[in-house]
Amino acid sequence: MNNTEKEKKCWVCDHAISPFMSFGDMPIANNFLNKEDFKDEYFFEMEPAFCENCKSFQLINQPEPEKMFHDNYAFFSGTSVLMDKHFKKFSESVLQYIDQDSFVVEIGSNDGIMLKNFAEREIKHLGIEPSANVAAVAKERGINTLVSFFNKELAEQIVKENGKAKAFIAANVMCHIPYINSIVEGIDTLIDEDGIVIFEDPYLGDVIEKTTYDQIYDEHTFLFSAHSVKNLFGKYNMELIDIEHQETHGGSMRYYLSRKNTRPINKRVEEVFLKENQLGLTNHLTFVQFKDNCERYRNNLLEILKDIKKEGKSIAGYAATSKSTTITNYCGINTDLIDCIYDTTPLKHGKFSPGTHIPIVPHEEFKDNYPDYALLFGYNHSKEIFAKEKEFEEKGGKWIIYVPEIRVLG
Ligand code: DWN
Ligand code: SAH
Ligand code: ZN
Repeated sequence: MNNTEKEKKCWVCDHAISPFMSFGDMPIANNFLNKEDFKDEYFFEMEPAFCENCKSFQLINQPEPEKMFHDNYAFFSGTSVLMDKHFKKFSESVLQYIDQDSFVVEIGSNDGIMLKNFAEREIKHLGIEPSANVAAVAKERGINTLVSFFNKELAEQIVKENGKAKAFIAANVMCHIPYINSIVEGIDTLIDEDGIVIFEDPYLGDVIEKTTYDQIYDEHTFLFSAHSVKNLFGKYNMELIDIEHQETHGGSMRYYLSRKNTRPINKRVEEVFLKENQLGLTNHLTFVQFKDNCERYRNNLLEILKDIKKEGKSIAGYAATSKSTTITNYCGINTDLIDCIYDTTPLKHGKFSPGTHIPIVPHEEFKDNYPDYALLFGYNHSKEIFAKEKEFEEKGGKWIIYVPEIRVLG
């Protein structure tokens, strides 16, 4: 999705935009690679922009979707026990809006972590998932899944074959799609007159408050706010009826939308709009400040890592998250500073991290080879990881955390 040849325009409203910073050349965040593939590795310049018109925070350029989502996609949703619980709860909040005869469509359904809760209740469902390998896991579990990218044309086909849906749901995928107008047109085509749309994504407010710039990587075209979601769906006569902050992925927002004037609006919606104004999420100066904050965070983290190495101590990374690709590439963290990254995903084992080529090692080997320090790239899973790795601290290991601020634990 190259936006550079034409004039740089907002993906949502076509307004002219310009980047407020550049993160430099970035690889595909989930492209864990073999040594022989280093020489052909793909990079793109990662530049975020803020659209003054529709208030969307976005990437100006993005690799083609097929370069990121394919039959060897490295992220499996089911790797986190706590996320499994989170999606069970999410499904329960959807159940309040539907009944046993409803049809539910989820996009970005991955390995079926959400839809299994509907399949178990024998509720008619369909997952749309372009990454064939993760979709295969869902299908094996008996979850109806179509291997495809969602868009308006696909929505028409789904309606022809299944009728209209009562609920359209999505987690951590709406923000991945640059042709977002086609998605909302597809939703408009797909849902009933009294249909409900519920989706959640990493929240711009959290990114700004905590300087979690690692939420910015190739897959994340957008970081939404209530303001940007309102403007996007408003174009298609839909409105926010409720909104709920979530702790997942370092701070997310769940948006509830329906056709205008069909449902009551919870007062939480207005409260979030006010908070966003106070936080400056509608003001471009906030992003100028954010750029400075990113640079400061980078310098502070590098200083800590270099000081540790000067003392002759070892550092390993923990959890080869997509987010870690931004941290390592933007900060220039390679094997001079970090020996390897421990991770639970078999598909990543024996491979090297995108761009910085740090070896990825099975997490089971962590305990055989404790480093002096472990840099926690999976901070959003800290509860789960600390519980699993108690012994590391007991044996004198120290965690380096960089969210909400950079500090050393232990
Ligand atoms: O938006 C997205 C979210 C939903 O998931 C996608 N674009 C890609 C992905 O982002 P991520 O890779 O940053 O997700 P996580 O869930 O923060 O990290 C997953 C990685 O962490 C996996 O490689 C597994 C690893 N992990 C681990 O090593 N030990 C995870 C857990 C829970 C653990 O205990
Ligand atoms: N919903 C899961 C997975 C999020 S990762 C969770 O929250 O854990 C994003 C997923 O969206 C990937 O599995 C990717 O293959 C899928 N995806 C990307 N573009 C898509 C599109 N246009 N339509 C449907 N799914 C898409
Ligand atoms: Zn715009």
